[in-house]
Amino acid sequence: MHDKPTFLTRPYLPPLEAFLPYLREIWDSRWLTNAGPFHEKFEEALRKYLGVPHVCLFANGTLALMTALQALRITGEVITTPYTFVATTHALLWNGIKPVFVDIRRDTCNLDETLIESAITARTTAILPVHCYGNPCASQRLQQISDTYGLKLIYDAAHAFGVSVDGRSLLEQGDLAVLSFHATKVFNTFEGGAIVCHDAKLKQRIDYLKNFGFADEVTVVAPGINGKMSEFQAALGLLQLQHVDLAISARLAIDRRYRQALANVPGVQCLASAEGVSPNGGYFPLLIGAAYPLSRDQLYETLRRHGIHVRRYFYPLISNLPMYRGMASAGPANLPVATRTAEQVLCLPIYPDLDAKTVDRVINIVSSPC
Ligand code: T4K
Repeated sequence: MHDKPTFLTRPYLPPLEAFLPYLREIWDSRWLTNAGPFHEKFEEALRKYLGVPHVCLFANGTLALMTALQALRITGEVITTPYTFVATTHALLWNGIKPVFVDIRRDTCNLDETLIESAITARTTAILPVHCYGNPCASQRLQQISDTYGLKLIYDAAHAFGVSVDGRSLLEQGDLAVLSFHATKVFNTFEGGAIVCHDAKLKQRIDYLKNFGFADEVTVVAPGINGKMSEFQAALGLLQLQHVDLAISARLAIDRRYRQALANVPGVQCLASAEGVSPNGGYFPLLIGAAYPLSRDQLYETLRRHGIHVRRYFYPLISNLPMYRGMASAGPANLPVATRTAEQVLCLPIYPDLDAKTVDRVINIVSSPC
């Protein structure tokens, strides 16, 4: 038995001493939130780092998702994936929008682009795909479909910080892309999030919406919400940006170690990155098949007994949750790949300061579990 468990992730933090001058500045200025100086600096630094036209910072990714849907005035039905974190679909319900679930592809765990057209109805207004585990969606095809049917395309890019395809950021795709900077993500500000958009007018609307709809002291232009990022989060974000490249390379080294060691374990499948993709090492999902001596849940329990707290992202499938399962698109017959994947997936620990000894211990348990 091990006294200190190893969790799925351990948030990256810079040395505390490096953050103290930022804190002192906040304390001295007494400017704590509402587009303060750190907010403005971080927004600009992030825009440059990500290589995108506009960034709107948020208190968390869920508020950013909810606001993205408001910003584009999405209504009716939205086509989305059941294989994601609950926030994706909850953001639709909170806006009074009906999610229509479409099955996923086995290789990326993302929306299957070949099934989308048959799910479009007269009430469909948008597609909300997720770059699951940072795996890029079939974006070209998704854009074609959106253009053909006049639909908006909003990416949940919560897992895709720093991911590029052929040198271009994934966040350039679609009408909007939404990021999460939650503690468990590749890049964190404790809690936090952002919307990436392509034009200044839309940025302005999003900025109004995240500040209750205020355009100035006396003008409220929309029923907005409080989605603002605080100065504490923004200052931390500014500092974290200096470390994120190193944090990603440390994650990718662990990714390679797992991938190499587990490549030939019967019944274990590691998801591969497509050619041209520069990944971020955010997650390390395994699919546990019939040839493996244990079921996925038995392996989960075995690892836990060894002090390794892995997670079944994304199980249960969202379409099986009580608030969704009555919907026509939620039936398992409509979602065979997602259903099977949710039953087989297990995400292994991966984070920048996960030591090689622990990685090897995880590898040994997965390779010979009995
Ligand atoms: N869209 C997608 C596709 C998402 O994955 C998410 C969030 C969102 C939207 C929404 O973005 P945010 O509103 O969250 O910004 C976690 C996170 O809370 C959630 O942010 C994340 N996705 C989801 C995939 O995972 P839980 O409930 O599974 O996390 P929890 O608390 O069990 O933590 C996981 C592991 O991390 C633990 O085993 C221990 C470790 N941990 C966690 C925290 C919070 C730490 O070491 N330190 C910490 O501070 O949801």
